[in-house]
Formats: sequence, structure tokens, C-alpha cells
Amino acid sequence: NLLSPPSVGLLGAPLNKGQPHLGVEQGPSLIRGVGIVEQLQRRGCQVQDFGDLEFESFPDDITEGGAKNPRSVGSATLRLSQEVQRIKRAGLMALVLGGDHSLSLGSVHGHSAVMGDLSVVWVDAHADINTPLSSGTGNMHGQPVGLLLRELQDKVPPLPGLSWLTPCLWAKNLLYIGLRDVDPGEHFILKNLGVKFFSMSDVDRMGINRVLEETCDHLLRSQKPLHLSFDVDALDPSETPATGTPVRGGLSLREGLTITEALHETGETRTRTRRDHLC
Ligand code: B3U
Ligand code: MN
Ligand code: MN
Repeated sequence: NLLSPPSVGLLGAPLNKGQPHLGVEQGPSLIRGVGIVEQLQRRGCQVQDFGDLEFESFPDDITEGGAKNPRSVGSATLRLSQEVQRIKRAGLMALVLGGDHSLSLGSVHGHSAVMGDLSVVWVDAHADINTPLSSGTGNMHGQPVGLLLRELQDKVPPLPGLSWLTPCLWAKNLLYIGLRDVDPGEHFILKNLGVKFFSMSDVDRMGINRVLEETCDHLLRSQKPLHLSFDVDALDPSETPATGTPVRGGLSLREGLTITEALHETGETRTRTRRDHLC
């Protein structure tokens, strides 16, 4: 039945080496603990739980080429990419729970390896589009988009542990919602590549519904399978106080949910024959 809720493959990626704080690795177990599987099932989804990935540890991992812990992040995200590929090949919608946002390297790469070119909607206070060289912190959770973009390929130095990562995303297929803490170097990259974004000021000015209308118009143009990457710090810290990088003035819970609902609906109306474009 085309209108039935999707079958979901759930996967935990308790990664914390993309940033300095301990605790983010507890994300998957905490989100399971509040009943995500039951909530999905209540909405009619078939859920296949693939458990939490276990990652190899690299005690001697060091900063190299402007990236901290590249071996840990590289090894974990390669595992994640392979597991996402397995889930997609089984015909399921992959739902990955983090963990810090460097996990998106594996999630986007894995989806793209099976589905081809993707549209990516990045809901975040941050643009995560630093390259190892533009990054002021070296934290890899601020670099995944920079490493995934094909246009930036020749700006990224070789990193140990990440040689498997082939950039797979075109700037025209990327769109941001919720930005409010963007580094000057990132701003330059966004402008230079002409990336579409809606900052929090845009959300204030236009309202979330118009932002989403324009988002859906943009996605319609490319007709690519859609990958949503939702950083919890996009929401106002009053909703997600446990994030490692709170930035005040974020999306309300309602605005965040409206984004997910609107993207879900693109699957109802755009390609009724293919639910799997929502990946
Ligand atoms: N842009 C800064 C800060 C940052 C990025 N992502 C988060 N924080 N969560 C950086 O470190 O690249
Ligand atoms: Mn992020
Ligand atoms: Mn963020």
C-alpha cells in the first residue's frame, strides 16, 4: 500500500569523537529510552531495530590536517555508511540516531552509495561546512558538509582514516534551515557556492510555512531522494538543553516538527509511486 507508513530500519551511532564533550554518545540509548520504537509503531511503522554500532577506539588519534580524531571519526563513519547501505538494500527507510553530527559523513555517504545523488536538508544552528583548513576548532562535527561537497573536494587535504570518503553531494542539492551561528569562513563558502539557506532571521521574517514552501519548490527542482539531517541544536535550547553546543534563539518545537511533517508530505504528493525517495 503506497500510503501506508514506511518500514523503518533504526540504527544507533553513539559517536562522540567529532567534538570535545562527553555525553553525546548517550543519544541513541536515551532516545530509545523515551520510546522511539513504540512511537513509530503506534504510527503504523514497521520497525526493524539494528541496534547500536560499536566503534573501534584509537587511543593515539591526533589532530591532522586541521581535523581532530580523524581516525576515530573515519572508522566509525565508514562502519555507519556500510550499515546504512545494508538497511537501504533491505528496502527500509534508515533512521540513524546520534551521536555527534560528524556521523552524517557515514549517513549521507551510505544513502548516496545506494540511492545515487541526494537532496540534503540540513536543519541546524550551524552550517557544518568548514573544511579542515577553514575550521577554527578542528572539531569534525563542524566539517561534515565541507567533506561531503563535491565542489570542495580540492580544498580538503587527505585525512587519515577518511580516504574511503568520496564526496557525493552537489551544493545545488543542499538546503539549510535554522542557521544562527556561522563562522566567517563558512559564510564565504555558502555564498561562493550559492547554497540555499534559511537562517533563523529568515524563519522570523517569512514564517516557517513560507520557508517550507520555498524549500519544497527547491527540492522539486532536483527530484532527488531526500535526506534529512536534523541536528538537535537547531531547536531552541529551551527544548534541547542537553546539546553540547546550545545557541539561543532557535526553532520552536512546533517549527521543528512542522519541518519534519512537511518533508514527510513531499513523499505523499511528489512521487506517489516511490516512497523510498525519503531516505
Ligand atoms: N562552526 C564551529 C562551531 C560548531 C559547528 N558545529 C557545532 N559547533 N555544533 C566549528 O567548530 O566548526
Ligand atoms: Mn550540526
Ligand atoms: Mn549544530
